[in-house]
Amino acid sequence: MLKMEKSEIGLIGLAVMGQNLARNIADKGFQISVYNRTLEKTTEFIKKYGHSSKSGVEILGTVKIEEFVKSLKSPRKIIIMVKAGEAVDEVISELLPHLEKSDIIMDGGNSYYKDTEQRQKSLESSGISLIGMGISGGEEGALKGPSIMPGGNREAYEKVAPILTKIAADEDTAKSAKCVSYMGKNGSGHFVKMVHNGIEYAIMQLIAEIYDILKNLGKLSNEELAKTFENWNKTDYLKSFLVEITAKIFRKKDEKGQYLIDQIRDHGEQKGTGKWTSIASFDYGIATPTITSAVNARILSAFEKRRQIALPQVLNSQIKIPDKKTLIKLTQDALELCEILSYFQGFDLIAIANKEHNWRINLPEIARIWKNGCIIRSSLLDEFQTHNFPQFLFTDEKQNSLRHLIAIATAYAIPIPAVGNSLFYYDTLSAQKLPQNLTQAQRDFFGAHGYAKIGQEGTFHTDWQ
Ligand code: 2AM
Repeated sequence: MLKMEKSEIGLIGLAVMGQNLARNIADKGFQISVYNRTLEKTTEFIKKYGHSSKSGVEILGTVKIEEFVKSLKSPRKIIIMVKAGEAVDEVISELLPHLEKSDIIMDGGNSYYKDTEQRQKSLESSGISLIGMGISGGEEGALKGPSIMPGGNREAYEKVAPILTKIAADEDTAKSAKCVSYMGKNGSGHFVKMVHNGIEYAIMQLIAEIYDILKNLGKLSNEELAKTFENWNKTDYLKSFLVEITAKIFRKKDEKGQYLIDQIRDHGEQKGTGKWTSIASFDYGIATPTITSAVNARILSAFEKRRQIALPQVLNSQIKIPDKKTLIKLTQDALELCEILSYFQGFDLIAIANKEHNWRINLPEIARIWKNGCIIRSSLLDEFQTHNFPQFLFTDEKQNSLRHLIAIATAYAIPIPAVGNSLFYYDTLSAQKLPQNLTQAQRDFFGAHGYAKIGQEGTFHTDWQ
């Protein structure tokens, strides 16, 4: 490759995600320049992966940011893959003196959508576009094809679309469509990615609770757990990345032949996207109880010392634990329904924020681009492409399984906050009548807040004493 030829695109930030995304871009035949704050990382990266054997592209490693910017074709297209927060602002400030009107920056990290909107505003007068670009798929996705959620200026998106389309995951085996789509205006891309992660928290917690039940009540061995999840990964509605990797996790042994899963501390950690999703749900006045339960479950699991003080538990032994086969069926049905409710809560949150901000997001497009490449890819997303809520999957039999399972788990003190709250959410939304008439009366009693009356106009107040 002649080094004089300018690159189609540039990438800043050579941690693993950045490296893999740069390799993916080069593998697809695009000339790319890279830059990293610490030069050694660039040097090492170029030595190891500078040549794409798939396309023959030689990745251009640059030492200085000016050199990096100068190596790019105009309008310059720059992906930044640095830690969300201050690092993004620092990189943008470093870039700005060297950029020109019409250049395009894509922030591929998990930036908070309001930060993205702030940055877009402050760049407005310069004519430089910032695309908030959610990327999901982990390290492997970045290399082989992630799901990409870009939001911001549409014209700027159209200019980078040919590259993004090539590097995204195939939507289906026919390779006719790709897992990338323009989400909408402003911070919508990062908002959609945030909610994607919230749903990811929910599904991971649901799977964890089902594991707890099967292991501790059903007494399934790791081998049996692996087989169960493997079988589920062949079913119409549980076929998904998270179910697939769960089966593999149960099989994994260390060098001594011991199961790894049993050696891992039960202290859940988090980086914040689940928390942001829950906060957003409160801000927009939408309930996402399965997602919020998952955030709380990670928080509570960290209280390892407190959990050692065993509190007395009264167990209701009148509820019998079913045989393994029955329990597996109950958990399968329950997991299906709770996963549907998790996706629904996420879509509901996106829909309300979309309406409020006039982002013009096309919701079925989100279901489509989540079908492959990303962590929450699942056969269930086919249903969300065509249904707002796939009620037809809530058969009497599956609903009974979910109720029965919750009765069993609670009788034996297995904590199932995500499974339980999913059902409470469904039952609340299905209830003809809720007891908030009493809440309203209480509010009026102590605070004279007033209440509305059935079939009558206006607000009423009573002297309750
Ligand atoms: P580094 O290798 O110099 O640490 C993930 O942390 C990536 O973001 C790394 O490539 C890291 O560069 C980069 N990064 C973190 N903070 C940064 C900053 N303030 N400016 C530029 N790059 C930064």
